[in-house]
Amino acid sequence: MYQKLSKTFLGAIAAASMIGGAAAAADWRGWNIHTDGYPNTIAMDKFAELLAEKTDGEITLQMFHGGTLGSQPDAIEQVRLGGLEIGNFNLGPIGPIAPEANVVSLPFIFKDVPHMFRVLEGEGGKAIAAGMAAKGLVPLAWYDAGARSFYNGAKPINAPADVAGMKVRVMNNDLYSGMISELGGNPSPMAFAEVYQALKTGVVDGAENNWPSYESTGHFEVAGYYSLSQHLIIPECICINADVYNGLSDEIKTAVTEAALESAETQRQLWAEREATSRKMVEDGGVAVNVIADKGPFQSAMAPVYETYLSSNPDLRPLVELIQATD
Ligand code: GTR
Repeated sequence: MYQKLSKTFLGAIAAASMIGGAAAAADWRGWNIHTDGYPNTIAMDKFAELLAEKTDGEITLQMFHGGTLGSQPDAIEQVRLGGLEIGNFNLGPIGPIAPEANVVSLPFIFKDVPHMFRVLEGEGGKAIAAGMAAKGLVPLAWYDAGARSFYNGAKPINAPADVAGMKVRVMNNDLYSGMISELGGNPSPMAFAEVYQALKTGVVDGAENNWPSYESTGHFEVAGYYSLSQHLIIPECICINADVYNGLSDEIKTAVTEAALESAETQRQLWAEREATSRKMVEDGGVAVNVIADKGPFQSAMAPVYETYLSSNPDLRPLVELIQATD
């Protein structure tokens, strides 16, 4: 009798916990800084869709776009601490937390975007991912963010001397501040959302970004000289809180990773298209674009930035050399 009852009881608990399990299936929240129609926004929505599909609804992701949940450095902290599960982050503001990831923020370290992806897909990418995971952020897939170039409202930039005395907005990362200082300018670290007003009111003279962000933020309306310095080629990630990721079953981990990789494929295609349309849009809007005939002086001015990085992280010299030696 006792046994019979207890079996029924256990059965009831099992049924209840299955129902409970289904109801408590993970509802994740994701951060993205970009607005509607931006490649990353579309690709993160696709990630959410694929996640639900591939996990049979066990995991759902609600995306919060447009930076509504806070600035990028705050959101990175939130994902590290578990207040948010997912973020589409640029590796720039992750660098100060994970030195391995900061290697991508050394100016001119990548020859071009394909070179960056070759590095990310090899040993370099593994080292960067491990460094991030050790700080609580697991990168699931890499997004393209093109190359960043300088823009301002006063004049084309052709040589470091043209940057001298200019106040230039940078993302929060000492390497970027060092980069501007070495060119003779005054770095001004600032959140992305504040840059438009800062350019408009003259709080800063210039900034730097890729074509799609230059266009989507309207920065081109208030800073109409875009100089193709292409000094930074920074990847972005779909990043997940490490504890959340490590707590998943192998099957779900595979589904999450597959969803991220498919999302990244979409993002890279959309990125290529958007780079071209954004460039055309700003040029049609009257932006003056100049090619920099000799980037050599910009590159050689960066030697102290590399030295600073390597003297704080002597163990990362092989990673820098690995990237430089990658074809
Ligand atoms: C964009 C990038 C954002 C953010 C922004 C910035 O290109 O996609 O994540 O880093 O630049 O300059 O703050």
